[in-house]
Amino acid sequence: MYESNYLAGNLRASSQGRDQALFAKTQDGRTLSYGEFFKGAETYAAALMSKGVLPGDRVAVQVDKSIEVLQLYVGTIIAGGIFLPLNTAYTPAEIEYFLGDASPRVFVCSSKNKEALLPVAKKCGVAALETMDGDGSGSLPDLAATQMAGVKAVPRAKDDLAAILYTSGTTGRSKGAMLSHGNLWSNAATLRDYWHFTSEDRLIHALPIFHTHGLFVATNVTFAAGSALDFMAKFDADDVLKAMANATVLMGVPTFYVRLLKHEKLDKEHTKNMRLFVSGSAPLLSETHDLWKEKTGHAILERYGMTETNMNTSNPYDGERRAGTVGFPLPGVEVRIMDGETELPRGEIGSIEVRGPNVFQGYWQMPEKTKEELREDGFLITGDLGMIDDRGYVSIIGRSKDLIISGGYNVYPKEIELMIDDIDGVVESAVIGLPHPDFGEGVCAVIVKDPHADLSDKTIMDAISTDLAKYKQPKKVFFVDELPRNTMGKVQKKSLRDDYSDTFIAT
Ligand code: MCA
Ligand code: AMP
Repeated sequence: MYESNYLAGNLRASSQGRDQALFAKTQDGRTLSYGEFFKGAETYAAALMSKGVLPGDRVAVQVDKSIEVLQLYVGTIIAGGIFLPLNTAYTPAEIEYFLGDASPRVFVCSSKNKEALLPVAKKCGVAALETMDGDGSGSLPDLAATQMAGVKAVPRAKDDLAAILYTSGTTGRSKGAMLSHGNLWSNAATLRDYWHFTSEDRLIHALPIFHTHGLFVATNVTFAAGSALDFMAKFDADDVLKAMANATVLMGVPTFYVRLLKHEKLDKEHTKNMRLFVSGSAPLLSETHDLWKEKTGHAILERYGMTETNMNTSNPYDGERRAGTVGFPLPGVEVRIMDGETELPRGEIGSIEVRGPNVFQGYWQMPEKTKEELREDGFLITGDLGMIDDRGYVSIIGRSKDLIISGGYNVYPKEIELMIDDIDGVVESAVIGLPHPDFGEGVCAVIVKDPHADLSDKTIMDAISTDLAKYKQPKKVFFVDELPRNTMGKVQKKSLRDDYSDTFIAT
């Protein structure tokens, strides 16, 4: 029934004939078998089709985490649509950009946000606005409940688009990364094998499902292996620790591990059923890696990915997991270190480029941006700086892109600087990431104001907070007389980061 749809067919294959097997257990004790999951997904596909979704139509979704959202994701794929998940922290002003850019056929939001988002959806010409809430209720679930399961999947090939995920740009404008059926499936199958996932596994799923990590890495790998999920609404150290008694794998951002390490009950006894701890999305400090090993006996497996590529490299399952490195290129993925047009030898630091079946199809309606970052030979310029050591381990040393990663969420300084510079009385600003004990990096704004302007950190925050997602908002604002510049006139962010490096970390 799914065979002609490349991704849906593959996601379903591992559980075919195992419809009674557990797919997910939610925190309120609800269990869902694979058979139930896919039946539900089919009703979502039928509901979307009844709303006019045709192959290639975008289905934009900004809703709280629930199993039904995963059914909507798979339902969109079955219907031949393109799934477009959006961070729940985005404000209506941010949503307007995404809806305007992607022109989805259907937009699904939480019922609490419907009033604020209805005019936005109308303005952007969205044909249908539906609701869906964290408890599985809403107009779309209601519509799905009236549909028959068993819908035949719409034929889609390997190169057809399955998802668009927005990733912010250095110019301040977000870019929609177009991921094909083949991109998503190839990575899921590779990671299943590389990380030894089987139907015996049970993954603690505490990540959000609007980004690559929680949506594709965690979920698609689970489908690919026919494993089960311990599905949590959000990360909570207590809940995650308790779940370890019956689970086998945890995937998390470094903040998960930092917070778990603070939990007095974390020890070898609590983690003895677990076989794998994976970390990614942001650098894991060696100190965190070492402390985890000491307390639990497990070496965290760090891997490296991007929205545009899913996962590129991983520390080995068997073999040494080296702290401070992101391991080896995954099977089928090539990694090279470049200085402009020249490939550098091992041991030298340069720009990381990747190529493989995981690399995206380009940015939605931005051919010039795509050309800047995706070379003709298929290598993607990642914007990360790194090196490959003599044993082949890749390390990320820094970034050539001006990016802050806070608790695993990417924040592009330019977007915030543009907003701050727009405030009356601000001459200029620089937004930087400073070492933060919980989030890895904390967002800070350094501002030059007109000497006569009556500005305080409160007036700055009041001016930007309505339109800017909470995690992007500066946690600290500094006023200075001038920004440090080099001889070319470029703001020296490194010097600012050095000046304020102790802001969040007591010395
Ligand atoms: C919440 N806040 C944050 C963040 N999260 N501020 C900065 N950075 C954040 N990440 C704000 C809250 O609004 C709140 O503000 C205050 O900080 C404290 O919130 P708290 O309750 O402690 O936060 P939380 O709800 O527990 O969330 C922290 C979290 C969460 C669990 C680390 O941010 C998270 O789940 N991060 C994972 C992100 C992720 O999945 N990234 C993958 C991207 P106030 O107190 O003022 O209200 S995919 C990717 O990067 C690539 C492809 C890859 O390689 O994986
Ligand atoms: P995004 O595309 O928004 O998901 O973010 C991708 C970026 O996250 C990469 O380009 C890296 O800068 C960063 N990243 C992901 N995994 C790691 C990791 N293990 N260590 C360091 N940086 C990472």
